[in-house]
Amino acid sequence: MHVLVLGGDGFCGWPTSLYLSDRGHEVTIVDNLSRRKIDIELEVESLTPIKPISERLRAWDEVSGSRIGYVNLDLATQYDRLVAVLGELRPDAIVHFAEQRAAPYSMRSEKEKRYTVDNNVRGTHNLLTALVATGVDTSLVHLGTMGVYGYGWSGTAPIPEGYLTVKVPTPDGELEREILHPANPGSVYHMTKTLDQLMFAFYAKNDGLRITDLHQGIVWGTQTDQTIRDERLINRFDYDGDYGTVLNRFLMQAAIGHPLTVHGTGGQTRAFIHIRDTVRCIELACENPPESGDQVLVRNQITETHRISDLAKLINEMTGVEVAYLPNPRREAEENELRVRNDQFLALGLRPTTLSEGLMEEITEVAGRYRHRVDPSKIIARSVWKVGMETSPDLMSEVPGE
Ligand code: NAD
Ligand code: USQ
Repeated sequence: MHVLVLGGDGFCGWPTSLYLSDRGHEVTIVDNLSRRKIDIELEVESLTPIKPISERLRAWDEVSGSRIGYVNLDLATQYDRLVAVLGELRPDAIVHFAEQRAAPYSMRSEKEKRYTVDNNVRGTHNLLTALVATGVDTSLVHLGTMGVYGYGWSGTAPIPEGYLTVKVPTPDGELEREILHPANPGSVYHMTKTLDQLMFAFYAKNDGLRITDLHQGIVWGTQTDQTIRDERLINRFDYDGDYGTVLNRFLMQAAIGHPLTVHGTGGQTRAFIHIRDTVRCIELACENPPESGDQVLVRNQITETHRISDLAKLINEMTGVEVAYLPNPRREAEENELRVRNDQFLALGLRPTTLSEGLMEEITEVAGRYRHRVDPSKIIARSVWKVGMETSPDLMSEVPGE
C-alpha cells in the first residue's frame, strides 16, 4: 500500500511511519512541524534527543534501505496544496494523526483554545472535502480518543466500540436505533475529537468515504523495533506539564527521583496502550477498512485500564519513589470506573504488550539514560481548566546527580 501519514513527525506518527515502511508499504509523511514549534514556545524539549525530520529520514534510508517521502504542509491552512498532494500521490490509505493533541495545552488560554479548534476542526474538514474533490479512492484512518466517551457516564457498563443501541419510545411502540455513543468531552482538545466524529459520519453517509475512527487510550512507552535501530531514529518523549501524559511522566519522575505527581486522589481510571501496539493497530486498521457506503467504523484502540493511584503505587513499589497527591488542575471526576470493549483489534490478531512487560525497561533504558535533559521547572502541570484553580509549586529545583 501507499500510505500517507499526516502528522508523521509526531510521537505516534513517527514510529508508525517507520513500522509501515519496514513492513514493505510505501510511506509519505505530511507534517507542518507545528509540534516542534510548540516545544520552542513552551521552552521545553523532548526528554529524548529527537533529530530534525530530514536527518531522521536520511537515517532511516541508511538503516533500512527504504525511503520515506516528506511533504511540509499545513492541513488547516493550505487547502489547495493538500488537494494537489492527494491528486498527485493518490494513496491507498491515509492515517490522520495531524492535530493539536494535548488537553492541558488546549486549556491554557483563549489563544490555545482557539488554535486547537481552528487547527483540528479545519484540518479534518479540509481533508474530507479534499478527498471528495479529488475522488481519490482511499481509506481514511483517523486517530480519535477514548475521551470522546467521557468518563463514568455509563458506570460499570463496558464502553462499546463507537455505537450504542437505544430504544426510542414512539406513539406506535419502541424503535430500536444504533446511535453514536453520546459525546462527553472533558477539554477543548477532546471536544475537537467529538466534532471530528460528526464530520466523519456526514461524509461517510453523503459521499461514501471509507473512514475508520480509532478511539485510542493514553499511549505510553517510547521505542519500537524500528526507532531503536539507530539513535537518530529515536522517538519523542514528552514529560512537561502540558504534553507529557501520565504514565510516561511517572516513568521520567521515577528516573530522577521526583515525587510522582498524582492529580487529586488519583481515583481517575484511564485506558492505556503501548506505542508498539499503536503501530500494529494502525496497520491492521489500514488493511481492514470499511466499504464505501458503510457507516464510520469505530475501533477502541486500548489494551488495559488502570486507576492513576494504582499506577503510582506500582511505580513506587518498583523504585521507592514517593507519591505526591497534588491539587488537580483539571475539572474531572475525582473517581470513575472504566470498562472498555476492545474485541475488534483482538480479533484482528493484536497481542497486547502489558504494563508489567515494559515498565522497568522504560525507566532504565529511556528515562534514566536521558535524565540529564529534564528541566524540573517544567514538570508540574500549570494549565488550569478554570481561572483561579490552584496548582502545586515546583517539587524539585535541580535533577540530583547519579
Ligand atoms: P504529536 O503532537 O506528537 O503529533 C502530531 C503531529 O501532527 C505533529 O508532528 C504536528 O506537527 C502535526 N500537526 C499538527 N497539526 C498539523 C497541521 N495542521 N498540519 C500538518 N501537521 C500537523 O501527537 P501524538 O501524540 O503523536 O498524537 C497523534 C494523534 O493521536 C493525535 O491526533 C492525538 O489526538 C491522537 N492520540 C494520541 C494519544 C497519546 O497518548 N499520545 C492518545 C490517543 C490519541
Ligand atoms: N494526571 C495525573 N498526573 C499527571 C498527569 C496526569 O494525575 O502528572 C491525570 C490527569 O489528571 C488525568 C489522567 O492522569 O486524569 C490522564 O491525563 P493524561 O495527560 O495522561 O491524558 P489526557 O489528558 O487524557 O490526554 C492523553 C493524550 C490525548 C489522548 C488521551 C487519550 O494527550 O491526545 O487523546 O490521552 S484518553 O485519555 O483515553 O482520552
